Amino acid sequence: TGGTVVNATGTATADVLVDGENIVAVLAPGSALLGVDLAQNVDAVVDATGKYVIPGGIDAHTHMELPFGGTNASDTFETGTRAAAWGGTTSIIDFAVQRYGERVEDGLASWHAKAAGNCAVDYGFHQIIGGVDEFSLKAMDSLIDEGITSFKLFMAYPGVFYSDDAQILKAMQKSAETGLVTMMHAENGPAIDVLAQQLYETGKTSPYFHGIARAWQMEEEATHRAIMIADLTGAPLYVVHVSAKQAVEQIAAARDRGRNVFGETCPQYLYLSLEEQLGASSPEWGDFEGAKWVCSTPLRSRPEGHQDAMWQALRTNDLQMVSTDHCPFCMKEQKELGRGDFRAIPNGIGSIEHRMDLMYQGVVTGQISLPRWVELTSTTPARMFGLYGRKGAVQPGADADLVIYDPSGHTSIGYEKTHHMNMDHSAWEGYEIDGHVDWVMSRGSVIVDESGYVGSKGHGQFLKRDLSQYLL
Ligand code: DUC
Ligand code: ZN
Ligand code: ZN
Repeated sequence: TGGTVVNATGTATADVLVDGENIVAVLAPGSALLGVDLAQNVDAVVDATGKYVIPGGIDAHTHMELPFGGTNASDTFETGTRAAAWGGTTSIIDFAVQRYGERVEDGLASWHAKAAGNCAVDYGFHQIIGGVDEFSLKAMDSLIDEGITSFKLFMAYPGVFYSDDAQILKAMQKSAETGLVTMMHAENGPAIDVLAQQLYETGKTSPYFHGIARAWQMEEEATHRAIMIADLTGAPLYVVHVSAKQAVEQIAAARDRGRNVFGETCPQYLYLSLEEQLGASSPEWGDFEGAKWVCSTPLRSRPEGHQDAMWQALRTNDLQMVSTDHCPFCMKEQKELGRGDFRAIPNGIGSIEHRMDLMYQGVVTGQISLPRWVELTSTTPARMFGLYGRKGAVQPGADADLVIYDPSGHTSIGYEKTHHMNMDHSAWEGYEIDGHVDWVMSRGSVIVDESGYVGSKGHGQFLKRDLSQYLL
């Protein structure tokens, strides 16, 4: 009661009535319903006066337990979704993996086995197609019935997930035919691998050179190529983890030509930089601490203006969403695999717990508006990936996934203070947020209150997703 309900469309002071797992009404404050005084006739009243009531966050890009870089991403579905809950995220869409040579059905089944019964919040899957061939193309026909309405291809990581242009063309034809959204990791992997090898051979082995090898030209080029093949085939295209301003320009140009092309960025590309993180600690090229921030696409150079360009693109809708690409690794025994050779550092940052806060700080600093915060972190993810109606808005009929966010609260992010991800460090140490996640409800169950996390493993259910609402 009494909170400011924030939806993508605007804000209003309102009471939100929840029955069972659903929102059943959004009402003028203190109003009676069918002559019944609500405050006297409900099981519980939660006072949200002076606070924001928002739809639970949807993180549409996570990698729990991903086998990658010679190890596994360190959050399980249990630990990762619990951290999500702490941070006001009530749905995730993780990437089920089909490895080259594996059946898509088997890859998907193994992902269901990891997640089922373990999640604190609801979860859906995208399907990574690690080997486009006649078998996987055939299997893609059944994905929609499984509630999986998007797949991801990689133009990077030759020998791991990589698809060449012929494979991309075939998969995009399938995308156009079925309505599955093509999600693209757009970096020119074969060229990057040569650059990385050359750097390594000349003794440039520190984490900093991860970012040098993965040059923005390699992101711009791959983004352009993906857009052109999507243009030719008519596939809806969603470019993941955009970090280079030149890649945004490609997406914006395609959208200006009327193409059905979308892009997400991540908090790390808005806040962190190549210089400050990967090269911070040494006057020369950075020490191994920089490994904490090795991810792909990489952190970009601040003097080149990439971070500012990402914020601007979020305002102009050239980018539509913010996901985390949550892919955590510990320093000990994981990132350390790449000591002396940046190519062997497992790629990834853990941010699932902090996305809602970090993006709210963009409201505080005037980068985005309050409704845009909700749109970028919940409403558009729901619409893009076939969850809208159930998720993504505070409206009657929706799942009661609600967050009470306190704009007078404060969150000091740090490993000792506010860390629930299964990692031995925070990539966000020292970030101060002028707001706080006070209370979180998932499908009618309170999972975070003033005492902390009160949810349970297994509460989260698999989300069978509908087709994207952004299909033409
Ligand atoms: N990038 C990462 O940083 N980690 C997982 C996969 C990816 O594309
Ligand atoms: Zn990727
Ligand atoms: Zn990813």
